[in-house]
Amino acid sequence: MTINLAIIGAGVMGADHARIFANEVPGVKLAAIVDADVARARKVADEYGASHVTADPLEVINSRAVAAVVVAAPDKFHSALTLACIAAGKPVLCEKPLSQDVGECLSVMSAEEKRGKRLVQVGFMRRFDPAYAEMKALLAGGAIGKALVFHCQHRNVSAAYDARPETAIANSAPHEFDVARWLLETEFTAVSVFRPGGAAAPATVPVQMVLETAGGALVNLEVNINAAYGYDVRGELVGEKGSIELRNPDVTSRNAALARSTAYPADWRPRFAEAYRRQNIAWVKSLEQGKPSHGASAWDGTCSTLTAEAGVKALQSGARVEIALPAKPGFYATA
Ligand code: ISE
Repeated sequence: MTINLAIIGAGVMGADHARIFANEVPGVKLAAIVDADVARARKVADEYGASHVTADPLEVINSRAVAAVVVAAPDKFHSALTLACIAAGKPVLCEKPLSQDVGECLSVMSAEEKRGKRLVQVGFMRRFDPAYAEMKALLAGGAIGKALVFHCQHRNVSAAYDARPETAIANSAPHEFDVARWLLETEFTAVSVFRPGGAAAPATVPVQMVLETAGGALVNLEVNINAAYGYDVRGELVGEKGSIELRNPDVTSRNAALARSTAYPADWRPRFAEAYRRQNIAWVKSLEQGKPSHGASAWDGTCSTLTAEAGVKALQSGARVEIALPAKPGFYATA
């Protein structure tokens, strides 16, 4: 069985998904690439063997020649495109965040529930990263006892969209929120946000967040989308008996000019290449089997957007903001 796939968005992530599905995922065929810039869609389609290009996402979402959809358009289009996929009864892998607006996330959840079938997976690919997966397995196996503090650092060379701290919280930090919820198997209850230099600091300085959880562990998160030196994601989980640190997937180190060094990638694609590959394979397998994969659901997407909204409020008010989640619908019980 071959699943015909459409990719909406031919920018950085749309093109990377096209490459992954064309080269690394069995059981799929790229049927269409969609982009407002049709020439850009054509370039990706030609490179990865998709037959059709268009600027109209609804044309492919509603096409009988398309069985499943990847949404890799800008954040502001995610929820509307996901809703259109649900209306058409098509499974959708939507890039994170599901939306930057909690109300939109809630309408995706209710549309999916009304449709009566789990169709949405949110592209929180870190759940498939070998390092985070091992961290979770070690924690579950009791290697460090009870988790106490999860230190996370998220550093980009420069802002991919805009440099504002609000964007760091709404666009970049959701990866950290999702992976921390998944790892610690708990929910956030409150968030405080700090910036070096306080409210008067320039837009480009890092955001430091402290998140409290229902389980008691703290998440201590630096998001620095203007770090200049490289794409660098770090994590250390401190428990009662020890700690577990993430390692970057370096395969070589260089010895030259009196120094030993490893390189940083310019963006997230090399660091998370294996995570994206595993995520996309798992998604296609789940489509073949007709059941949700162990990826993030619309509920998970909603929880991280709600946390981001609280984070933006904490940033702007300078106050600690409590996070109140709605009750988790039974529909997402197996997520
Ligand atoms: C980007 O959209 C991503 O998803 C990357 O993984 C993240 O590191 C980056 O900060 C985001 O802007």
